[in-house]
Amino acid sequence: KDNDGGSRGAFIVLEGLDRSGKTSQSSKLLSFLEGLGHPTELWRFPDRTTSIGQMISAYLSNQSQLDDHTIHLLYSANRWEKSSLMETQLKSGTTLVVDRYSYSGVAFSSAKGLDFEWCKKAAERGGYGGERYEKLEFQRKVAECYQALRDPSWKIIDGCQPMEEIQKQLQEIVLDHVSACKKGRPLSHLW
Ligand code: 2DT
Repeated sequence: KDNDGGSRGAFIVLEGLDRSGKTSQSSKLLSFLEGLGHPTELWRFPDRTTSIGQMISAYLSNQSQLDDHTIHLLYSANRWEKSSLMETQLKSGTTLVVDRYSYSGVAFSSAKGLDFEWCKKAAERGGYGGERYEKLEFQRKVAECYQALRDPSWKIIDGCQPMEEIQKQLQEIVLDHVSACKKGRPLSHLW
């Protein structure tokens, strides 16, 4: 339900290579924002709890094989299935901290060789471990694709810094954005 006259929540996305610390930083950020009394939820994509998410999870752990275009569209569908809840939450004043979103969708698929523009359009139309993408050479390609996606809404934090330093910088950026949203910054659509 819209909180009439109330302010909307902020949409905060953390993106980066595998093992860059996004998940730890997101949960610290959640505690920080909750501690200040901002209603906040932590989300992540892929959301492996849905049935589409379970197909993605099987693919990521190499239990199933899927065509590159097919898995790309499943990631996209996995975001679409959460999109109306996302909008409801934001409009009701809840800030969402999201561990990966559409930028991962484009960066990872185009790093595999899918056409960059196709990935962008399809995305919206519709110590490395053992998971499929966790290989150094592939991560280099993902990094290049992230660079090509950079836009002015991005704030870059150097993930090689100490954890506490990263969190400090993140908190500053996020608080600015949370207040801008409170003051009525309109909700817009990505791509
Ligand atoms: P986690 O390790 O963060 O759960 O991610 N990925 C993710 C894509 O290729 N496309 C997408 O749209 C999304 C959201 C990045 C698992 C892997 O899924 C990749 C790493």
